[in-house]
Amino acid sequence: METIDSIQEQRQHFYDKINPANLTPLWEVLHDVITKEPKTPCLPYLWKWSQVRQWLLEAGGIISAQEAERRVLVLENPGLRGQTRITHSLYAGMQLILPGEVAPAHRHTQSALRFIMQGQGAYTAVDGEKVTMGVGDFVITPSWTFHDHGNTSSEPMIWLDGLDVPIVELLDAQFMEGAQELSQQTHTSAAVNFAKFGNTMKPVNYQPKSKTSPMFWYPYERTRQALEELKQHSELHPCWGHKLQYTNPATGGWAMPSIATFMQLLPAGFNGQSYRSTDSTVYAIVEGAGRCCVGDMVLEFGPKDVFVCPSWMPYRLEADSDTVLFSYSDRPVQQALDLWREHMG
Ligand code: GTQ
Repeated sequence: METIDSIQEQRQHFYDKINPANLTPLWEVLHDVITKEPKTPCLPYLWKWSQVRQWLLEAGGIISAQEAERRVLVLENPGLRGQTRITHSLYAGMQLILPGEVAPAHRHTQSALRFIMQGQGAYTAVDGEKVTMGVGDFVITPSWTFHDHGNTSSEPMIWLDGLDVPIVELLDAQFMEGAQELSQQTHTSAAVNFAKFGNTMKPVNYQPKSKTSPMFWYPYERTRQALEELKQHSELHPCWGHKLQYTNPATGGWAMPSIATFMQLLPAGFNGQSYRSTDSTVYAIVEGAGRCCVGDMVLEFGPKDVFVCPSWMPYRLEADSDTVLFSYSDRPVQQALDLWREHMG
């Protein structure tokens, strides 16, 4: 009669035999691979603005934007150290440009968003169009467009970069090249871009060039006004308060093909109900203070802090004062693949 030990031995012998031929038995790992629910290595975490800002300015003393190419401190998820990512699928970094500096022009297949945290008057140039950025503005650098950043103001400029680096890496579709010149010649400005696409109108016979929104500058002033109007006259959602998603004005779809972006307002005293969704989400606080209770953690937040909520982990939002939150996630990718789920309560 065969004993359990001898069966195990026989199996192990078999696994060892097929292993050199790059074959492995699924049944030993099936339930680690096909799990009942998302099993993300992503952990909840909050980065305090005062600390990140201080160290970023310190980095400004040891390397120039030009030498670094991009002087950025990566917000690396504690569950994903060494992987240059804030969630399993998305990247986040805090970028500093000091007065007079230039971050040289390059392009890559990764799409990027900028969310401005501090400063006024630095610019980013995207395929020859120049955007001067202010706090709370959301700016898009579409895949494979040349972009350089510069600061002609007298103050340090800091913004949050959100990129789909891990998604592009998963698909092995990375391309990158430098430009001939340090800075691009710019021939038009964000005001022209906004006139074309920023008023629920678009140029007659407009033909999209890509899946990314043709509007690449979403000024905070307009977003804030919209949220204030909703706060005065519209019903509050029990989980997310007043929440808007940024759209591509030519299609009504997401502003970026791989990254969903949102802005929401939680009125003072807001005590949100529990919510979860399959898109791990990065939040950046624009105004206000409160907390996010996620898993068994309480993340106390104030202006310009950044925090992350992992996939499918329930969380609740509370606001002590009127709070405005920018956020981004991989929701468009999940929806394109019919994967996205959410659950309230
Ligand atoms: O500004 O082009 O944070 O290429 C990481 C990679 C910013 C950028 C980052 C980049 C950029």
